[in-house]
Amino acid sequence: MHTDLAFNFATYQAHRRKLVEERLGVYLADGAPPQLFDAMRYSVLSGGKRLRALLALSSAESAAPEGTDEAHLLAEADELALPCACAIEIIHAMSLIHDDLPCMDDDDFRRGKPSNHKVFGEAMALLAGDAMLVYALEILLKESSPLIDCRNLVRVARELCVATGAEGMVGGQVLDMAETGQTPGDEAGQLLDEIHRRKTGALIRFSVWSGACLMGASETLLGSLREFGEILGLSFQITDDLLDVTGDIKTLGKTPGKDQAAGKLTWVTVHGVEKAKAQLAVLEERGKAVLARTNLPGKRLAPLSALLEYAIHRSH
Ligand code: GRG
Repeated sequence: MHTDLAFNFATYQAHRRKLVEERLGVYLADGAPPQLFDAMRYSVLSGGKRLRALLALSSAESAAPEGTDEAHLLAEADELALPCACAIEIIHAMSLIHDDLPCMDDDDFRRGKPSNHKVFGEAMALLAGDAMLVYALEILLKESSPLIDCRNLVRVARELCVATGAEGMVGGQVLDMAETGQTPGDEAGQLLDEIHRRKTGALIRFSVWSGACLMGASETLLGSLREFGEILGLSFQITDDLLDVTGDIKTLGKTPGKDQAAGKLTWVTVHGVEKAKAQLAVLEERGKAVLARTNLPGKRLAPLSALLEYAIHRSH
């Protein structure tokens, strides 16, 4: 399947990003204590690709009913998924704050700006991250539309906890730290997959699944989206590992080459650049095949398909 020719990804991306940025601005407009909210706003409203939020929105759109007033149906789907999309971005931003701390990756730059702890100090960065973690769940539960079936909302909230905690991001970070600086053994490839599945894959998988779940999608579609999310998550991470080798600080907005220098397990250190590129080509085909098998109309799948391409072919 090729991305729908009538679909303009740049327009789609700009529009959905604006929706997300504006809504995040509303959710973080004020709050006390002000110094805590300053630190939270600094990281949440500092740009970023908003890939995960766009995945949640496009997932909801994929499950929208068909009808004559397309724009209206898609706007309704976006509205239902926006609090979740914002919650995901807030959790993602908090994970970046904690990841940059001296006790973790010790990075001074993020999204082209000094890291949160460089501006607000380590204690405040830690606390801002803590507050963001629970604020994200508060937003999901408080701001989601009453039109959403409560059972689906609870299911989404529970899966967000799973994707974030020991089974997901935090667990992945722990495995990553344990491996950093070790000489890769025979099991390196398997271990790397496990780290990626948890550390980056879990939240991306959740993003791709959550929007459709909030829309009350069938279990069959949800299963396909999980499979697609798995592929997209891995593609995203392999690309990230490649960019760490090929990117520069201006384009990436963070320090390149750090993974290699720190002796981290990455797709490039374990398999090499050429294998990583070949694997991306395989994953792109596979992801599109999974979407095609859903039998949804091409226009419903075009955003997800384009986001897979973007995750693979991006420059930062
Ligand atoms: C989640 C409670 C909790 C704690 C955090 C530090 C940590 C535990 C986990 C690390 C998770 C992490 C930072 C994974 C890296 C993911 C990654 C490749 C981030 C970059 O994502 P992009 O490129 O960033 O989407 P932008 O800036 O575009 O949003």
